[in-house]
Amino acid sequence: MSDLVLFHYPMSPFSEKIRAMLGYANLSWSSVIVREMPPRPELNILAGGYRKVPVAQLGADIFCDTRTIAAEIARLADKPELILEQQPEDVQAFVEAVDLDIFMACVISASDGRLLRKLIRETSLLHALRFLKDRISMGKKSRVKTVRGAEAKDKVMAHLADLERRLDHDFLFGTTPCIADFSAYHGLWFVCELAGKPWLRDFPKVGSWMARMKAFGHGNAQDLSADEAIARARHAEPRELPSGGDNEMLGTEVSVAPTDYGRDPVTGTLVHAGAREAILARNVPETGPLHVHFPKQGFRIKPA
Ligand SMILES: N[C@@H](CCC(=O)N[C@@H](CS)C(=O)NCC(=O)O)C(=O)O
Repeated sequence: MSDLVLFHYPMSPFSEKIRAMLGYANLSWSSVIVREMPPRPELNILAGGYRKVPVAQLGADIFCDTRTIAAEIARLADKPELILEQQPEDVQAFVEAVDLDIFMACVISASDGRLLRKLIRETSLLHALRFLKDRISMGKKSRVKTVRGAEAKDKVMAHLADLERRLDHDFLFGTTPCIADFSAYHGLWFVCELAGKPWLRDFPKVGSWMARMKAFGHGNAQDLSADEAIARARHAEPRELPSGGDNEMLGTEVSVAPTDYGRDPVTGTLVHAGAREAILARNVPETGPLHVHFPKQGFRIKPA
C-alpha cells in the first residue's frame, strides 16, 4: 500500500483525473472524502486554507493542485509520462487548455436543471442551494474569462471534433497514455458520466478512448478518516527538500495563491522555489511542521 492519501469528493472532475491516474498507476491509496464546499477543517489544518480539491498527502508533505499530485504518482509508480514538465511543448500547451478553458466550457455547458435535481436527490435541497451560492461567489471572484450557454457547448463540440481527429492511436499522443489523456478525460467525464449528456454520439473514436480511460479504474482505495490523516502528518517529518532553485523571498514569510479562481492564499515560510514547484513550511498545533507543495505555473508568490 502506498502512503498516498487523497482528499477528494466523488463529483469533483479534477479528483477524477487523479483517481484515474491512480488506476493507471495501479496504486493502493487512502481516501479521505471532503465536503463539496468549504468549510473543510481538515484541509485548513493540512493545506492552510488552499481552496481547491483534490489535495494529496504523503506523511507531513501536502500536495496542492493535480500537477504536483501527478508528479508524486509518477514518482511512486515510475510513470514519468504523468509529469507535465517532462512532456514536449505541444503536450504542455494542450494540457493547459483542457485543464482551464475547455474544463470550464464542459462544466458550464453540462450544468443544467437535470444535474441540479441529481445533486438535490443525492444530498438535500439546502445543500444544493448552498453549493450553488458557493460556486456563484467563487465565479465572481475568479480571474478566468469564461464562455456561457450555447457558446460553451459549441466549444465542447469543437473540442470533441479535435480529439476525434487526433485519435490515430489508442491515446491522444501515441499508443500509451500520458498526462494529457487524464487532463482531457476529466472534463468529458463530467459531461458524459455525471451530467449524462449524449454528446459523444458522433465521435466514435472519442467514445472508445473514454472507455479505455475509464477501464483504468481508480486503483485500490481504502477509506481513511480525516483525523487519521492528520495523525499521519503528526507522526511524520517533512521529507528532505529538493536541491536547486532560487528566489529572493527564500526563508521569508510569503503567501501563495492560484492566479485563476479559488484564489485563497496560503501563508508560510518559503523553503524551496524550483523550476517546477514552490514549497512552504508551515507549523500548526495539530501536526507540527508541514511542507506544502504548489506547482510554479499558475500560482503567485507574494511577501505575506
Ligand atoms: N488547477 C487545479 C484545479 C482544481 C479544481 O478546480 N478543483 C475544483 C473541483 S473539481 C474545485 O476545487 N472547486 C472548488 C471546490 O471544490 O471548492 C488542479 O489542477 O488541481
